Amino acid sequence: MIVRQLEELTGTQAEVKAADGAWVSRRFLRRADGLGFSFHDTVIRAGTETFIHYAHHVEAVYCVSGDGELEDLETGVVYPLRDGTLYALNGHERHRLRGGREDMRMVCVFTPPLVGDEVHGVDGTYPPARDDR
Ligand code: 9YT
Repeated sequence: MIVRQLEELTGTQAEVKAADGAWVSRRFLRRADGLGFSFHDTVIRAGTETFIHYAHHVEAVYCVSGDGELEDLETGVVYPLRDGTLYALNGHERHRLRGGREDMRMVCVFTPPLVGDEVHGVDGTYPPARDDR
């Protein structure tokens, strides 16, 4: 059994920040934990915008506080995000995430699991999982 507290991750390698400060991802469960998925508590900062394309992963995201917007760049559809909204990127969709008036807190699950240190490349991706990482 694994039991972890958010405070334990603060300032460790499990706390990963976007280069532009748009988000911080607290990676509770990573590939090394061996569950087959990774599990993150991510904060999207108010007023930010991030282009994302998870070409090598699928992700489910559940908003538990704050507000923002998700734009599906494959279809042009824009979805409001608030406490209680879930979205799942089951088709590797290019998308844009916008923070709203308040920081948005998201629970995120990735498979394959993130190794744990990933930040978005210029193409919006996280690199594919590799056996040597
Ligand atoms: C919701 C989302 O995709 N935010 C970007 C960060 C990512 N979820 C992560 O690494 O936790």
